[in-house]
Amino acid sequence: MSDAIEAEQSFVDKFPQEARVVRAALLSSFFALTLGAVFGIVQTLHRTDVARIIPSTDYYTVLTAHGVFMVISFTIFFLVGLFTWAVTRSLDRPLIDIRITWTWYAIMAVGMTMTGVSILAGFFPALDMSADVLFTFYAPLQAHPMFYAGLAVFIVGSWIAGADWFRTFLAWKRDHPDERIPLQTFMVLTTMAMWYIASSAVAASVLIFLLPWSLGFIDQVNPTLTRTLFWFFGHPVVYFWLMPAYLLWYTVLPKIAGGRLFSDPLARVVFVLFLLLSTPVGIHHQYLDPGIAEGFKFISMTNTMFLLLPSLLTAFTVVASVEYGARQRGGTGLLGWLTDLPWRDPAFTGMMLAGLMFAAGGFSGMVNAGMNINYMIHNTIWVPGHFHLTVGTAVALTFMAATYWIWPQISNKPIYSRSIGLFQVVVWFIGMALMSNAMHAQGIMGVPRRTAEPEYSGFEYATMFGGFEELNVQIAIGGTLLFVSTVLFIGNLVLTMGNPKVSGLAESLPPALSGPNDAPKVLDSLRLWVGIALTLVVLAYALPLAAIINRGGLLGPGVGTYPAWIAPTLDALAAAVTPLVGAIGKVAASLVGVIL
Ligand code: HAS
Ligand code: CU
Repeated sequence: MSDAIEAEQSFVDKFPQEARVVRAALLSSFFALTLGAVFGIVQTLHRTDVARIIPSTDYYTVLTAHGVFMVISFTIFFLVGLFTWAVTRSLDRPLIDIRITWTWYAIMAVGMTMTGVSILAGFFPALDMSADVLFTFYAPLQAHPMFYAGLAVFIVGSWIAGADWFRTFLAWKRDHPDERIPLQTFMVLTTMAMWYIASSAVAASVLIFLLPWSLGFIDQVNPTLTRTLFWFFGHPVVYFWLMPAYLLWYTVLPKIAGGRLFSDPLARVVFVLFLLLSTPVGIHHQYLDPGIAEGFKFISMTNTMFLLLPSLLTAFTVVASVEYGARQRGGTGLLGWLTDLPWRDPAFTGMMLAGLMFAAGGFSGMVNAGMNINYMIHNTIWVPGHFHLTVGTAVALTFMAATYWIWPQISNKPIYSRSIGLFQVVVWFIGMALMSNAMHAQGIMGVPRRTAEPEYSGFEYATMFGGFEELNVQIAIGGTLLFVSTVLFIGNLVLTMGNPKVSGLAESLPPALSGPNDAPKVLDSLRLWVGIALTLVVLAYALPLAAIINRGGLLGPGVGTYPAWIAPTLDALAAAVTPLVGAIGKVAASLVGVIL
């Protein structure tokens, strides 16, 4: 009997302290989503010339707010909440010290508030503060120092969060020396290892260059260098958003489908591949940048093509797990099993639609990644089309859908209306299908991204399947549906919070069909994978960064690239080493002569 009661305990019953942090993180995330959605609708109606409530000069303030609130605050606050839940749940123990957990949450919240305030201040000229630098914030665009300082604080908070989960894991490891790392914890640790590597570059860029430049301590920076350091981080950050969604697809979606994960070892391989390959590809955002040799771009392209592998493996494993679930529920036939899935469940349908859209988003990613085709779509609205399918749907819709499943367990409150939830995820899908498809089509016509005025005077866009105007209407309707969907999501959640607490909302996750013990032990060797990941980063970036600094100076052209004493020291070193190298060469040549 006591066992039965034990089994019915939900996450919040078992770990009330952790559940509180998870709720705080998720609510911060949804607050950012709300702000981001408001700026999103303003922007979509402005660009398409349907309704203009701001002057075009404020467009970049709106765009920066939309981008930063959506892809930095909404995504990252959600994932720190999710990871806190996943680590605690899968290790089945509380975090090591809840005060540390609240500390990193507070640091992140303070950092994001600083950044957010500096952006929003841009609407008030009297404040003399602005940060219209977009979410890509590299030079030559310059923001108020508070923008960069806030970002640095936010990133430091995320690092402490990672340390919190690693320490909890190490404590668990001491008690379970021979056990395999539970899958969800493994996913969190590999994601965070990747995050430490990736975010180190942007932290360096902010602290060494952008912040001192914005404070006036240095006069200029090397723009190519800050761009390259940004993209060193800017590509892996997309997997920082995606990997939590994958965590949900691998561990939660099969359960909701009524089945089990097909293969735990394959899931581990996927996360290891992301750790290894996410970073040495960032230059694929810079194919059109001058100042980076074509060869480095080519290497980045081939690395990117390898990076498709983990997602293709995911498509296989997740669909196989869902199909297994459908067959468990009595599904038959080649595709007939699709009808035996719980399509009325908003968590299930939302995640499936997110996955379906990711297949399209992944495809447009492959197009982006091809160096020659990239020249056609770079800086066009095709690129926002691509990332609204990936981060804007694969990730955002998965997070919203998962909330319908997780929220009751971290609050003991049932969702206010699951039917509204179902309607909401479908509206998101339809809205995004319209908006994203039209963005891709306009991109091929050459319509630029990042502008309030995409029409040039005296220039007509070629008519494709639909004309420019017709596609604009699709974008405006799509964008409006997305806004409506967000309002429904937030409204449903607020009403859920007003629900009385009940019991019986606990959910458990079934073990995988092929469990962790089927995976070779080396897969759990995080040190090895981090070592290889770092080596690949050095191989991919050492030479391009050295070339960029050599050409444009550490602090831009005309400013010494390094302290004056380094040059004579290097000369002296070279003078000492040259005869030595010559002598070694001679010895080697005579040795070869003797051997041959
Ligand atoms: Fe990307 C630009 C290449 C994935 C986000 N990307 C961006 C930007 C963002 C972004 C934000 O190579 C713009 C940055 C800016 O402001 O300039 N991207 C790729 C490639 C992939 C990729 C090769 N991107 C993502 C993800 C993102 C994201 C994920 C966010 C989360 N991207 C690029 C390139 C650029 C770029 C260039 C620069 C463009 C330029 O010129 O500016 C790959 O990782 C994609 C692999 C994915 C697949 C799909 C597998 C399918 C699956 C579906 C499973 C189905 C299920 C459901 C579960 C191969 C996993 C089944 C349902 C049934 C009903 C059966
Ligand atoms: Cu990328």
